Amino acid sequence: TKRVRGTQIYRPFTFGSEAIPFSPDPSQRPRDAPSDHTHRWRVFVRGVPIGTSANGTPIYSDVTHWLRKVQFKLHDTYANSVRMVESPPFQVEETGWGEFEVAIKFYFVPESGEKPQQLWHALKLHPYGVSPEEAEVWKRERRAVKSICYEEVVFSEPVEGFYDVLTGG
Ligand code: SLL
Repeated sequence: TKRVRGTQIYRPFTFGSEAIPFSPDPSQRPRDAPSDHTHRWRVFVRGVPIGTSANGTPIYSDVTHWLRKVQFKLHDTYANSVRMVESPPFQVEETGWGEFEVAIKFYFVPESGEKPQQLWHALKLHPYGVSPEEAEVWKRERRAVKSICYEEVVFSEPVEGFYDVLTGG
């Protein structure tokens, strides 16, 4: 477990949430959603966009070289509020009525020898900084409210085996 001295390796990723209000048509509501829920949402960790596939879906850089699993800690109002996601896509899909802070804990690949790291994401269900009139339009058109952040993880003086994994050696 020798470390590569004087070396920092940076790996970019994105994390965040996307939320859409339920359709006003009751028959279109998710059947499993409690009656006080208003939105469907997803909170996620993924790589950075690196292109687009033939059918138009974005392609993200591969984070599994360094990221082993991700734990999402939801608000206590959720049953089983601690959600461990063991393989990609690293995301939780849920329904709800309120905004809250999600604790996102990163578990790195075992060969890294790195301790888990946690960050926070504020789940957004409502558009921020728009007028009430605009907010109505967002709701009517059921526009997705997205809150996505770019971040980098720094591996400082990584152990040699992990350095090789990260650099494709
Ligand atoms: C608030 N601080 O009071 C926030 C808490 C909690 C959100 C929001 C549903 C949970 C369930 C849900 O949306 N919780 O399934 O009961 O606004």
